[in-house]
Amino acid sequence: MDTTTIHWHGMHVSAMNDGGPHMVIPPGTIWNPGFTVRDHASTYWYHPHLHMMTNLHASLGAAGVVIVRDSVESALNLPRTYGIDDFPLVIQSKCFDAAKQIIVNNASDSVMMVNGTIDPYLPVPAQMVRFRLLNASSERVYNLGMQGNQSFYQIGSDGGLLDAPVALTRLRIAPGERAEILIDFGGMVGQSVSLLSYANELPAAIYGATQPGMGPGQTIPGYTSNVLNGANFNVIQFNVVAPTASSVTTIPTSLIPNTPWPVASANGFKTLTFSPVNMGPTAIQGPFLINNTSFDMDVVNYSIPLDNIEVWTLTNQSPIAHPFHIHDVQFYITEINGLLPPANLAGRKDVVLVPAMQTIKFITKFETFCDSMASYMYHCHMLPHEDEGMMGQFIVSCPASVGVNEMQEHSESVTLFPNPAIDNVSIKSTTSSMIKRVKFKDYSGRLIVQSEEMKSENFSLDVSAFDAGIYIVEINTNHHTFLKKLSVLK
Ligand SMILES: [Cu+2]
Repeated sequence: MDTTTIHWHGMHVSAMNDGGPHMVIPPGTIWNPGFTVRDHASTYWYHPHLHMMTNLHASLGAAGVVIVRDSVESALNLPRTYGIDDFPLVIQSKCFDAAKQIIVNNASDSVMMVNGTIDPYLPVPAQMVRFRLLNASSERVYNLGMQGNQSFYQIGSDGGLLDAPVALTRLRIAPGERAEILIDFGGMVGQSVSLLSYANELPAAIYGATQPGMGPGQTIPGYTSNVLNGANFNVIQFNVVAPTASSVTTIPTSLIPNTPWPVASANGFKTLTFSPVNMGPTAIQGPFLINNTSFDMDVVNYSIPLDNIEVWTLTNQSPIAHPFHIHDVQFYITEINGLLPPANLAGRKDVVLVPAMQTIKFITKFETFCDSMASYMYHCHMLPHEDEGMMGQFIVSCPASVGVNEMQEHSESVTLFPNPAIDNVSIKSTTSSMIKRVKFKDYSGRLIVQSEEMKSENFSLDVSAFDAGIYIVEINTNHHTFLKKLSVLK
């Protein structure tokens, strides 16, 4: 057993529920996040985020898909019957040892898997079918397209539907990104057609491409050669079967209007520059820095006032593309090298691939949640890069008595006082539920004190021996587990 964390990738939750590197779950313990789902209908995912261990834990499989539905999406004539005409496709390349065990061996990821299956195939009905694509690979970028170059339609990006379906023959998808697509299998009963990655068309300096002048399979100088690099390979085979009774056969002409914040409304600006630690020929291998800084658990890189609308400029001054991801928010890309984004990148996003020597700008709003102590992350979603320090953190700071503290939202029936506390702290159940056990943990989740089992409306503890700082108080009642933050002063 190992300590880990679980992060809700793409979802708008409070920092204490976000599952970043500080919210550790030690072996044998339980983490009980609780939040209201505020996201637009789309495809999200969860994965571990323990500092320096994210690649290991995610590669070993502690991840999954979250599908969010809402009434706006439900009103559209789209396929949405899970497992019938609506399928998640979690795309990963992996490396296995001789005993068929997953090994986390950087750049030796030569086995393709979809939904954990090698050589996958899927019976699909002869009609419009929706696929929720997730690139859950540690490093590899895919350039997806149909065998025979049949068009398909992108309808959604990371955090919601696009304004209208976008006809494509190729879709580039970087680690962490999601895309929802429609494929029309109408009239194809009995046929088989594959979804491929046309990696030989990927521009150089993207993980998964071939580097010009390098040997076959060589994507990045100094990286292990890999048969998938620069090759066109099958991702999944579709075997078309009879249509269902109430099939969707047409594509809607419009979806959900996206209304990005006007750039003129921005009141915060950040410039993040990516660069290698080592200059010269080995620069491409990393580690990489953001603004010449490596991640430090104890350093908050930015404090952003609640409700700030910000333009972030991402400049990649390293020789390899990096998929940039930010927690808490969805953003809109405003510029790619000074140009407007293409239609399929103009929707809600939380990951964007920044190619080598390019600049991308996005706009976002840091709304709903503020917390003066708990932070959110931004980082490269090539997991070895993240683990090696290509990450930073920010807090969204609270103005006086504004914003939603989700801990309080879900803790109405227990109170904890005084807070901050110096010596005695009391916990009281304000409803008929009885307190069964109380645990005090430090900010990293380590258990400090736990009560005996009880059945009581009240509990009190002298915390004067605690170090000054922030503690998480886990209160088990006969119905719920409540989490509260406690500040201890000296
Ligand atoms: Cu990177």
